[in-house]
Amino acid sequence: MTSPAIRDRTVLVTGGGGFIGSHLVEALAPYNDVRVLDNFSTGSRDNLSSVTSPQWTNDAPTSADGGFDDAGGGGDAGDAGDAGDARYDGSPTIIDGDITDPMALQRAARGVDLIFHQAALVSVAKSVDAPRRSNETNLDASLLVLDQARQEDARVVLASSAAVYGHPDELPVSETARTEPTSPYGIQKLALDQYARRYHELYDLPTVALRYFNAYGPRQQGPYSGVISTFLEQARSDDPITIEGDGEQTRDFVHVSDVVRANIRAATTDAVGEAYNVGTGDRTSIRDLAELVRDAVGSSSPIVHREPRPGDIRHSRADVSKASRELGFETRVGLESGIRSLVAETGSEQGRSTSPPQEQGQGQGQGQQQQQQQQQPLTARPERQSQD
Ligand code: UD2
Repeated sequence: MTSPAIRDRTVLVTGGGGFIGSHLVEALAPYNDVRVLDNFSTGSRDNLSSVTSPQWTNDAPTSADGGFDDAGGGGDAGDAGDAGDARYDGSPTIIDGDITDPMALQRAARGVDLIFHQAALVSVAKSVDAPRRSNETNLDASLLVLDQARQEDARVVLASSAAVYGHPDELPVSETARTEPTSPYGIQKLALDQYARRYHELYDLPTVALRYFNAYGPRQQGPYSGVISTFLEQARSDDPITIEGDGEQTRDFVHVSDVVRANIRAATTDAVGEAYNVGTGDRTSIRDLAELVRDAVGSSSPIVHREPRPGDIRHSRADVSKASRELGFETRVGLESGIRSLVAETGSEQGRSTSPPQEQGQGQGQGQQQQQQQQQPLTARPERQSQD
């Protein structure tokens, strides 16, 4: 077991009741004084009801990583601490409030060392319907968070998105690629991402923006929750699995435990004032995904096609070299293993489990993709390299 990378800190997770935020809380709460600010509009208190398997997320930084606490107390690769060190009861302090409310934020952030800003209205469709409303939550509130962090002299790790790129000119898409968001949501995330970097430059605030690709895992639910959770639900009920368009579009699916690990790296790196892609460097077509999910469930669902989604991005795949180089971040969970564990974990009750997905010993970025496919053949058809 490795030592926790972040320990004995006062940490605020905005949106801590949500899909990614609650996994982050789970990783941090045994070792830190964790606060959650959430209005529970899409997240839930159930997501925070028990700490399950923190050991696979808040682990020590690699040698490429500067370490968050150089004044002692924080975990370093050589620290003796392990999960047996947990000195906190694993329960975060919950502040039930809206991220757009400056008073609630002020209360939640008082005295914190570190803020993980995960709160957002994640529905791209809703941002199209109500751009100003989503702007308030996704951008105005992010500025409140950045200003509050300045007051507290706290580091901030912010959830950005692959949506900042819009339709990429080439794949894999690197952080220096053209940013041309196609939705208000993407515009808001791009502005957040740029504010984060400028706050570092202008005010010397340690910030890191993480551009998530297609995250998936337990507790991802609801109408805008993502294709994997939708397919899983359809396969479980033996309903038709609905592919939008021809299914040849591709995505870079990254397991939530890897997203959490990227956040931990971002919180401990010296390379602040930057944005990093958080993906695997691999891509999977939606058609292959449908088969993968159906096989994992053992379902007899037919796979059907319906109209393509207007404005859908055709292909998306992260260039992960910057995160690997600067953060020492490599993903550990392959898609097949991630889906199988998701099927097992959510079989009875959404997201409650003590069995994390099987991790690969190696990262599974572009360089390792071929090797990984030889070691762990996918049930679904191999990817078509010509699609890039
Ligand atoms: C993801 C993010 C979004 C934004 C965007 C950036 C999620 C849930 N959304 O949107 O927040 O960051 O990336 O580019 O991660 N599909 C089907 N059938 C279904 C549902 C979806 O075929 O029932 C297709 C859909 O048309 C698309 C793909 O699956 O081609 C992925 O859809 P998604 O909604 O999971 O995520 P995406 O990439 O649109």
